Amino acid sequence: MIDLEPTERVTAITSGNFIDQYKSRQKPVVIEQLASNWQAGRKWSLDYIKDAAGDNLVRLYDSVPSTGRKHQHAPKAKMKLRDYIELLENGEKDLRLFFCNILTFLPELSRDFSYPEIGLKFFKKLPVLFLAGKGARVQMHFDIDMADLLLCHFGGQKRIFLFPPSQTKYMYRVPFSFSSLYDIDYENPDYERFPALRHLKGEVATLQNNDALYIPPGYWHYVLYDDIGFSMTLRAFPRNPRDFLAMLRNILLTRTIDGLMRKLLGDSWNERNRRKVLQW
Ligand SMILES: O=C(O)CCC(=O)C(=O)O
Repeated sequence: MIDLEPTERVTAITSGNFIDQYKSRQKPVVIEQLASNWQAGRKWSLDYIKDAAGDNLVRLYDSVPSTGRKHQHAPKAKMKLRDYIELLENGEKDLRLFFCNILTFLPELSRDFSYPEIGLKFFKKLPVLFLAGKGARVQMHFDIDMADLLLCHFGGQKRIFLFPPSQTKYMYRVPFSFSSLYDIDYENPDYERFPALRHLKGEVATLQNNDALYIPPGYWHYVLYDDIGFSMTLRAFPRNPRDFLAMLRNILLTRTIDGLMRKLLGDSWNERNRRKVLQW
């Protein structure tokens, strides 16, 4: 098994403590019940979301890498949110709502939360929602914008494996992407095929309804849905030059090159990148 310590947990935190203990040390932390003072904490459930925004069309994704000339984050389906929630209630676990901007696609939910005073300067135009079924998994990745993330969770239990950027060398990162190799099973790693995984050291954060998790910039995360649940991630864009430049490089250079090369070369580009990862 991969070496995972439980993530630190606090029941309340001042902005001074958050900045000193976690933000400046780039340390994840679970803030228990952070959302319980919001309307969202009292109201948000699958039934509430169905009633409030069930007719809205949403794009759905799975974790299988895109093939051919498709963009690396191409959606796999589009349907009404109500129909998708019904699929989840009937056991769907591959299709996920991923990075859905609440202000654009689910504005009905935008009145139900506020931005917590924990010392982060949140970007208020991009609160995003994630929703998936029991048994769903989100591929190991880090967020391209190098933001400080606050993932506020609702519904059933979810676990998140977390690894700092210093562990990238053991991650089998696919070149020109922000994910590790799709074949890796982080719950039951195959050390013969992927020997570098033996060196990984990380944390696991377990979230219950209304808990929030702070994820520092560039942290790798792999998400396990133990139950149907949804999370809203709030983000603060980087202000230090190193992360700011990394954000620009990821968005303007790496992602653009990958998009162009996929269009030009299709699967031979994808295969080339896969071969490169396996040369560890
Ligand atoms: O919880 C999820 O489904 C994914 C969350 C995530 O990857 C993120 O907030 O960056």
